[in-house]
Order: sequence, then C-alpha cells, then structure tokens
Amino acid sequence: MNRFTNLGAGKAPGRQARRAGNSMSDIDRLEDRPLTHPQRSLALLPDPPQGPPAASYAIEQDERRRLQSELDRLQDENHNLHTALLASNERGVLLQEQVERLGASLTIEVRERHTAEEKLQTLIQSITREKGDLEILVQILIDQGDDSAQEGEKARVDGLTQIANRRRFDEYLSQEWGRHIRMQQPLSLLICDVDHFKLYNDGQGHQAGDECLKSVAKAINHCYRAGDLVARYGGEEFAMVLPQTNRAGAVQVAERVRAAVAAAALPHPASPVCDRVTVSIGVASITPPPHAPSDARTLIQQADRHLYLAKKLGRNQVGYEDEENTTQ
Ligand code: GH3
Ligand code: MG
Ligand code: MG
Repeated sequence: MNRFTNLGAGKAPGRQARRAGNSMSDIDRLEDRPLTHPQRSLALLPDPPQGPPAASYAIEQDERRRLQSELDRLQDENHNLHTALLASNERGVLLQEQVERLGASLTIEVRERHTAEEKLQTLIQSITREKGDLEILVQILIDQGDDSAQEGEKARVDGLTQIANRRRFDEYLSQEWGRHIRMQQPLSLLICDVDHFKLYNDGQGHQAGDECLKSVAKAINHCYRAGDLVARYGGEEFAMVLPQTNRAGAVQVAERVRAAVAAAALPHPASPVCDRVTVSIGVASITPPPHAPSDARTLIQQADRHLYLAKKLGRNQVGYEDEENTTQ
C-alpha cells in the first residue's frame, strides 16, 4: 500500500475545511506535516559491515527489524488517526452547517409565530370589543322588550278601575270564541250595568261616581275563577267572559256578582230601586257551531238583550232566557 498516495488524497477535505472558514487546526498541521516513509527510515540505518557477519551484527539486524516493524505500526496508527481526524472534521463541518440551517429555520419560525400571536391578540381584542357592544345591544333590546311588554300591558288595563279594559276584553273574547268553536263547548258572557248611575253622579258628584265605579269593579273582580276575565266594558258597564261555562253556571256567577255589588253597600240615595248601588246583568251562553262566524257578535247581542230585559223587569236582577236553546 502506498501511504503517500493515501495521505495526499486525504488532504483535499482538510483544505476544503479551511475554505469553509475553519482556522488552522491540529488536523491541518498534521495534514501538512510530511510523513516519514518507512524506506526513508531504513535508509537512515547504517549499512551492514563488510565481511563475514559477526554475532553482534545479527543482533543489530534483529533490533533493526524490530524497530522497523515498530515504526511501521506507528506510521499505520498515525495514518489511521489522521484519517479519523479528517473524517470527524468533515462531520463537524456538516453538523455545523446543519445547526446553522436549523437555527435559521427556527428564527423564521419564531418570527412567524410572533406575527401570528400579534394577529391573534388583535383578533381577541376586536372580538372582546364586539362582545361588549353586543352585550350592550342585547341589554338595550331586553330593556326595550321589557318596556314594550309593560307598554302592552298598560295598554290593556283600564286606568280608573285597574282591571282589563275594552281592548283586552275584545281580544280575549275573540280568542275564546275561536277556541270554543274548536272545542264545541259553551262560552258564557255577562254584561253588568250599574243601575241609575246617572242619578248617582247627579247626586254625589262625578268624582264620587268614579270612586263608586272602582268599588263596583273590585266587588265584581272578587267573583271570577281561573280562566275568567273581568273587564270594564265601557262607562258604568262591566263584562265577564266565562269559558267552558253553560247557561246555568253563568246565571250562578251573575247572581254572585249582583250579590257582591249589593254587599259592597255603596249608598245610592237617589236610586228608585234600592238605597245602595245595584247592578243589572245580562247573561249569554252559547256553544258556537263549527261554522260560526269568527267574531262573538251573537254572544254580545244575546247578553245585551238579556240586560235590557233585566232593566225592563225592574233592575237589580239577572236577565236570561228560560229555554235551554242557548246554542245558536
Ligand atoms: P240605567 O239604570 O238604565 O243603566 O241608567 P243609567 O243612569 O245608569 O244609565 P245612563 O246610560 O243613562 O247613564 C250612565 C251614566 O254613567 C252617565 C255617565 O255620565 C255615567 N258614567 C259613565 N262613565 C263614567 C265614569 O267613568 N265616571 C263617572 N263618574 N260616571 C260615568
Ligand atoms: Mg249603561
Ligand atoms: Mg246604567
């Protein structure tokens, strides 16, 4: 094996490493140092003496061979170390390049993440702002909803007596009329009118008349059951809608109402009927046929007719038809 050739070939990576910016290392120094060739080493040994070999010469030859073999071994070892150093230097350069590449890509990634984080922060801030705005909007809508619900409620209450007003009565009667057409069950209506109320106002004054109407409303309002509606129908007239109630039941309720107003014992000195405030009540009760008109006009007309009858018969009484033919 020609070691010079091998070492010469090994120089190229060393020079390459220096070109890559490495400083002069032990490896380079080792690389540049000329290696001693075994033959040159042999040339240094003295020539054998001329003439017949003596015993000392043989010993010397043995020693020379041993030294030569030791020198060869050391040179081999040197060569191997040199090669290993060059290889590890090359690996080092590759590793450094790899580390530099990784460093560069890490820097880019960190920068990208930083940018993404900034964008995310901006997004979170704008979402938080929008959430705040939406919460305010929702609160405004809730308040408006509450207000309009309260307004709606107010719009259906009579200002004087604080019971349902005519608007609420109309809505409720229409709704119940439709429901009773579907259910095919009797719906009843009472219309109560304060007797000789004009005379009351004339005698007690209009303000006392108002107080009287409040007291009458209170008395009537104590007579209703769940599902019934007591409303101010207009002026000194009140109405009661009695769902799923037949004529007999409605007459009973009407009598209770009449008795409740009488029991309120509101003095009415000018009344030709009684010294207290009294009411006359018209009762209507109808099981609306399946194809009945959608409005409850017939029910109201029947209650009006029976109220007129009660008035005609002397007031302070309940007017109704004796016959059971209340279904129209
Ligand atoms: P009848 O027994 O036939 O029902 O006689 P009436 O006097 O009660 O009936 P009329 O229709 O002649 O008179 C009703 C009176 O009710 C006249 C009106 O001034 C009075 N009235 C209507 N609404 C109110 C009100 O809100 N307050 C007061 N104080 N009076 C009212
Ligand atoms: Mg009247
Ligand atoms: Mg009246």
